[in-house]
Parts: sequence; C-alpha cells; structure tokens
Amino acid sequence: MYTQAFDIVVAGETSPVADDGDVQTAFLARIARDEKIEPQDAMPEAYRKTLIRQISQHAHSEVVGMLPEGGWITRAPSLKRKEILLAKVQDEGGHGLYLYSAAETLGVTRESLVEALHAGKAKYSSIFNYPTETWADIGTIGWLVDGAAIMNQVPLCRCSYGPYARAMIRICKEESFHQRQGFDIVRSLCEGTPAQKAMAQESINRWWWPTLMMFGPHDSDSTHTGEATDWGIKRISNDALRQKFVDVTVPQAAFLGLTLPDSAIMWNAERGHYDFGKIDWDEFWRVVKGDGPCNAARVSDRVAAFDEGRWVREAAAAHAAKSALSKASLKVAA
Ligand code: FAQ
Repeated sequence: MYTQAFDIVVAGETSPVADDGDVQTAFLARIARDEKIEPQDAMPEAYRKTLIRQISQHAHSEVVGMLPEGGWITRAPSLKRKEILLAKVQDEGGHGLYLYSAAETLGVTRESLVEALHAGKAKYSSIFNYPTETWADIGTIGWLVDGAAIMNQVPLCRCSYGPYARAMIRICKEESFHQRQGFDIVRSLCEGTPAQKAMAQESINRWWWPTLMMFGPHDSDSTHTGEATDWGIKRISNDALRQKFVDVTVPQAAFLGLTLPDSAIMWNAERGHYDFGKIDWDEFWRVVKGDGPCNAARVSDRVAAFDEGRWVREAAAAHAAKSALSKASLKVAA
C-alpha cells in the first residue's frame, strides 16, 4: 500500500507529540536532513494538525472532484471517450482513498473527516464549485485542472511526511494520464468543425481564471506557507507554482490555436516568465467560503452518494466479519 507504514497509530489516538524543546530541535534536524517523518515518529502537534488539514482537504477535493465530470459519463460522445472518462473518475475516487488513508495514519478517523465535509465545515478545492456545461469542459478539466493539480502535487512527492509523499507518487502518475486525455479532447475539438473549436474556446474562457485560483492566495496572503515550508511539506510556494503553470500552458494554448482570456499575458524576457493579469480574489474567497455557483449542490450530491452507498459499506463490513469468524474457527479446529 502506498500510504501506510505497518505500525500506524490507532485511529482516535494521536502520534507521539514532540512539543518539548529538545524533541522539537531533533525533529527540525531530521527535516533539515530531508528524512521522512513516519506515523510512529514523534512530531510537533502543529505539524500533525497541518498535515491533517491539508491531506483531508486534498482527499475531499479528489472525491468532490468526481462530481463535475461524473455527470458527463453517460453523455460522452463515443464509447472510447466514455471508457476513458469512467476510468478517470474512478481514479479520482482512488486518490481520495489513498489520501484518507494517509490522514488516518495521523490518528484521525475517516468518518470524522467525511462528517466535516458533509456538514459543510471542511474545505476542498475551489475549482470543483464551477459547473461543467459542455463536453469541452471535460477536456478543459483534464488539460488545465489536472495540469494545475500535477504542477502542485509533483513537489508533494518530496513532502516530509512519508505516507503523504508515497501516496502522491502514484497519484501524480495517474494525474499525468488525466492531463493528457484532457489535452487530447481539447485537441480533437480544435481540429474539428468551427463550432467544436468555438466550444473549446468558450470552455477555456470560463475555466482559465478559476484554474489559476487553485494554487491558493498570493504568498503574501498565504497563512500556512511559512510553517509548511519550514516543515518540508510545501516545497514550492503558491505564486511560484502558479507562474510555472502559466509558463507551460501559454505555449500549449498557442499550439492548439486557442486564446487565453487575459490580454496581459506577455513574455517578459527580463524575468524569463510570462506576465499575466490580476486574479479576482473576491471571487476566490466567495467560492472558498461556500458561495460559488455549485457549492451547495456539490455537498448535497456527496451526502446523497454517501447515503446511497451505505448498503455497500454494510455488506462489506458483514462480509469481513464473517470471513474473520470463519478464519478464527478454522484456527480453533486445526
Ligand atoms: N480552494 O495558506 P494557504 C485535484 C485555503 S486535487 C479552497 O495558501 P496552504 C485532482 C487553504 O486551505 C486539487 N481553499 O494554504 C483532480 C487555507 O484555508 P484553511 C486539490 C483554498 O494549505 C483533478 C487558506 O485558503 N489539491 O485537482 C484554496 O498552504 C481533476 C489559506 O491558504 C490539493 O489539495 C483553494 N484552491 O496552500 C480531481 C493539493 N487555496 O485551511 C478531479 C494539496 C487555498 O486555513 C478532477 N494542497 N485555500 O482554512 C496544497 O498544496 C495546499 O493546501 C494549497 C493551499 C496549495 C491548496
């Protein structure tokens, strides 16, 4: 399993806390040596809490992220596209699973994390509160949203917390396939009829700015970057990742013959980067605080899916209990 050490802390208990001075110093020295911190290791309470916050928000994002695309599985334009989209949406569910498992190694229960999501108390990525209006949006999500997700997540493969870093390795491999399938959909539309190309352009116009918001607030407004960087969780800042994303995406859009909806995008030879326009942070915070176009629908759809899946969880638990019982009686007989 990618996320677990064998001797994890028991759910509901916490990892050994390293809040006294000497242990704190030893912990920071391990971080400085780039050693992985494992679930059974002593760690500062603030480090543990930051990881639970980030990993659970990430897990929720993967699971809520299944919804905007899931609605297009039955409407995909061909059997091939349907199969690919089905596999992609399943992958996102799997990513949620690895990440909830990684969070559980820190002593929280998955149930408590899911409850917070369903109660509307937990954050997940702002991007999934926008609607998928056309088939082109499925291409755009793969190309831009998965592209941004990879840009942010590749550095997390080197994160100081072992179970999170190992989960990210597999997730990034799969996200990279997702990004390519999205680019392939957009490319097909751009090589199709004028109406198909227009559909792709209209989709990019809607998704470009929300995608840039995925990287989080400017570094100057980012509350967690300082500590997360000191603790080896965050390796590259929000603004630096956003810039890297713009730099790789501008030439891709030019290759496709699409225009990014920002007249300020221009190569800056002095900086060696593309300049780009101002993000609407009011919109970002509105969406993060629950007032985006789809926030209410996303949470209620998740709650409904969880309720509808109750019988599957109960059946799996009953099967596991029955198997354990028959194994135990075989042992007694032997
Ligand atoms: N949306 O101090 P910072 C995907 C919050 S997965 C909502 O900068 P930090 C796969 C932040 O939580 C996409 N909230 O925070 C897929 C904090 O609030 P808090 C998710 C946001 O943690 C593709 C506050 O603002 N990826 O797409 C956002 O240092 C396609 C202050 O911010 C991850 O979760 C936002 N965009 O940096 C699935 C990657 N940005 O907790 C389906 C892991 C910030 O104090 C289809 N996470 N906030 O109440 C990270 O790398 C970091 O957590 C950041 C934020 C970079 C997201």
